[in-house]
Amino acid sequence: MICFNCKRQIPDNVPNCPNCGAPIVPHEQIGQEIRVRRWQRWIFYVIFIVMFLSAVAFAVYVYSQNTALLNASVDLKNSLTKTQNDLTATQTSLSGKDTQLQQVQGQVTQLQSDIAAKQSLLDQKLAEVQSISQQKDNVMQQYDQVNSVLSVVNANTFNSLIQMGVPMSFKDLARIPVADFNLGAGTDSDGDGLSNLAEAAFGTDPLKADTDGDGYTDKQEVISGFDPLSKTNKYPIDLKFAASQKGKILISVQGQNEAWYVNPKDNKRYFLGRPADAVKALEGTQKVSTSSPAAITVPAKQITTTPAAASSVQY
Ligand SMILES: [Ca+2]
Ligand SMILES: [Ca+2]
Repeated sequence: MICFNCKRQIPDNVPNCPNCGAPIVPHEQIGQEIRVRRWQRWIFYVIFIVMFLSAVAFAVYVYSQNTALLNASVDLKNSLTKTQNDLTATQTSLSGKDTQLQQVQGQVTQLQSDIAAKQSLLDQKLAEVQSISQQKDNVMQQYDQVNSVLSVVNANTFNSLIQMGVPMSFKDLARIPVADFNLGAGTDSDGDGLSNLAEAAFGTDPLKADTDGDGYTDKQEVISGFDPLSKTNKYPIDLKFAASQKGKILISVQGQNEAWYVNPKDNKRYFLGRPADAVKALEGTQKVSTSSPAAITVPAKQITTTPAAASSVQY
């Protein structure tokens, strides 16, 4: 029992509180005790309820956390499984890529080897080409030297021919038939078959194929015995005179020292042309057949045949 005055625990059935000496009134003490016990009971209930509710809330909370943790664990496991699968797939892919890379590296190595071999072959061919080019340059240099020497020899030979040749005027040259030989060698500006050099030897216009305008080209006329400078006259061909000159080198003293050779085979005069071509041309006259070329006829040309007319031609 508790003293209602000092609130201390006291033994039951004592008349006064042994602590404070206050008189103990049983019914008040009992009422006090009952209220105290009631409050104690309510406090206990409240504490119990609060503790129970706290325990329930804590259990719910723990269950919720466990569930969330379990779900998170499952998700994490799934995620790990997926990641593991992805990793396996990636490793497989990497393994395939690595195999391809090794194959490509093998091909690259093979290509590098092939390129090196081809480069070596190319270098070898280039060296051969350079060697051949060098040899060609040497040969061309020797050819130029030989040509230079030949030009000098030809010029000297032609000068010798001129020295040995018989000087002759246009008038006497015109008495000897013209052979169709070497007349077109060199530049032929008007395309009539006579080179510009041959035109100078005949006195014709190198820029007019038909100098006298009679319808026949200069070459057609000279090898047929007609005068290319006159529409009416022929050359004063003299076969006896031509025969007397056979085998001789004739030099046109009124021209530019053009040389002619009277071939004994046909007693016609062969044009020797330029100094550089003279020796070659002279050699060519020995191969000419006297039956060729065929004579070119000039049927339409009107010829004045009187000696007076022929002698009036000026060469
Ligand atoms: Ca010409
Ligand atoms: Ca003519």
